[in-house]
Amino acid sequence: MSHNPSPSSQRRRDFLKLSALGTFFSSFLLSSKTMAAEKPLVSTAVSTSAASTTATSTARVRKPVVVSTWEHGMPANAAAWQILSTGGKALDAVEQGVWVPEADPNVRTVGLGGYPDASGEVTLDACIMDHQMNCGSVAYLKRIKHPISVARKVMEQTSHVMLVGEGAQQFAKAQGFIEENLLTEQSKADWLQWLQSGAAKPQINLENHDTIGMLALDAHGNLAGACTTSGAAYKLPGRVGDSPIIGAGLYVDNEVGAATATGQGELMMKTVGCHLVVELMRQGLSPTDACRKAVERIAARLPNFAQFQVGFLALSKTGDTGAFCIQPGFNYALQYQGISTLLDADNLLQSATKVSSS
Ligand code: SD4
Repeated sequence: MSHNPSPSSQRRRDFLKLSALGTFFSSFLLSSKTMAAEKPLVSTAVSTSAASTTATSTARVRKPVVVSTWEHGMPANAAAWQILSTGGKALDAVEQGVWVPEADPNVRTVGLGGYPDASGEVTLDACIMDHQMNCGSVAYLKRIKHPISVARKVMEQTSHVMLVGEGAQQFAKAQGFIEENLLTEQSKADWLQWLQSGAAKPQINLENHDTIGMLALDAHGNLAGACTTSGAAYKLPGRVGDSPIIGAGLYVDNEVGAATATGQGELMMKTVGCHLVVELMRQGLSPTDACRKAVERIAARLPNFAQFQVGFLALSKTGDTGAFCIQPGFNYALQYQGISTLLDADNLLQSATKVSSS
């Protein structure tokens, strides 16, 4: 059984045209199913400031809506929109949305073609969460192109939340996922060059910070989120970041909202950043203000924060969205009413906001 998505390259072309274990595991098995509806997509890519779409009225609910990190969120949102626009579930939308960058070898920090660890091995982290607090996660998974779908299987087929390493590998194989080489020629060449250069340092916002986190609110008013990455480029073998950690790289509370993160995972892990963003929204903050406060918390507690990038992205129960980051350069993709928009997040280093000690 294969878990490859319907051709992502075709989806990407469509988007651009228009805008653009066998028995051991059986005792843990529960049950489930996934679906997708296909529909022609109408989408327009524009780049604008985040300020224009944040802080909308809480009196109305914007749904369905999907939002995701970075520019590769545009084609990912387009795939998610095909599900959301036909009344599909947010959970299906986020899974199938993030399949696009997972399968795209040109997205160098997610799935196939991702930057390897220091030993040349591509290791993947991913998690998914639905509107009923169900969640699933995998970490340090190798040779499986769609870790997000393995995470969903953990959520739906087992009584656990997280599987790592060899256990995750055996589980994926038992579920029918096919192992393949994820280290493309380009990723291998870049890794060899990195080895030769010794202390080559990945650039902020480029090679080490392109995780995709996606959040969706469906027509039924339910939230879901997914986060998937190859993690920090040339990381120490065995390193796991925030992306598969529920509360750090992703959190969903259907009463309040959802948040996801990208950037240096250790900072989100130390502050349980995405849970913090959702709790701040629960206290009444807008998505943008909640993301800003979470970045300020990092800045107030972690003295070397300015050396790193962290970007939070949030979606409220009312369909409002917002983001905030440490460094300039973090953008995110929003799709609502079939219109696809690429937005620049405001950042702490260029903001007049004082870092509070809260
Ligand atoms: C991590 N948050 O593993 C991820 C990094 C990232 O592409 O954004 N990578 O720390």
